[in-house]
Amino acid sequence: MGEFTADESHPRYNSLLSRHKLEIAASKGMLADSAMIAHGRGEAFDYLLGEESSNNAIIATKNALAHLNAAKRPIITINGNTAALAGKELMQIAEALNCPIEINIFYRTEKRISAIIEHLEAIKTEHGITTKILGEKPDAKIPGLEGPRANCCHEGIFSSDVILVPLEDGDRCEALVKMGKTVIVVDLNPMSRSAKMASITIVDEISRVAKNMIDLIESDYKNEIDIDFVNKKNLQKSINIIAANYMS
Ligand code: PTJ
Repeated sequence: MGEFTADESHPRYNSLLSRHKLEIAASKGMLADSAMIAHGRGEAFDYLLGEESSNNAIIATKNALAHLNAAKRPIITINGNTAALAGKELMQIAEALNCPIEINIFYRTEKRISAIIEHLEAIKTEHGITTKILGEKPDAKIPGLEGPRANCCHEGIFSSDVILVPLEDGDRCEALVKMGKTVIVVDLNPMSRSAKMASITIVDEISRVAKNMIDLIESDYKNEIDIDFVNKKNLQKSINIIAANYMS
């Protein structure tokens, strides 16, 4: 694979860097075959959203973090794309919240699980992170789902009350909501089924969201749940941002 040579002054630097991270992850066997297609769809929406965290996304991020902080059993799940783009940052957030992370992939194969664990364990060692990684040996099932995507860990996803599931699939999101959990999704597409099903949708790019959460944790932000938060209105505001970008 080619070296990453783009200069930070390149107007599409972040986009090129993310693609490079995904190429490396693909070569390690971490990604689903359709990972690049999913990423491309995300990039298209990010372009429409202006490739920055909107105020609306920051409000949703703060609310999500307040829910995670107040949770009895919070959990952060990581799939192939997320591990490649924001694995380190999400484990740092889990460490700050004192919760485990669970590898939770849609296209489950033991080879991919091992590749993702190896990637995350290397990051843990390099950065002195102690977060527990679950997901290798699932011992529970998400009710109402068929096949390997229902697999999860009792200690993690199954028993959680607040769950951060970036880039989630609509059916699983719905099943998690039906289990009574507060489900926080990160999805650049405000019209996806997962975005509509979630309790809180952060319409933003996963690596930006993870960095914003770390900045919030390190600052003295007001850690208060927004009891007036309505996800439908939040999604509508993101759609308005896309429309306003088009008109400007
Ligand atoms: O690792 P696995 O097996 O769990 O598979 C992961 C993918 C992402 C391939 C799988 O979950 C999938 O196929 O996802 P979808 O149904 O294509 O949905 C992906 C959603 O994530 C789309 O709505 C994209 O807009 C959005 N998305 C893609 N990249 C990003 C993103 N949202 C935030 N940040 C991104 N970087």
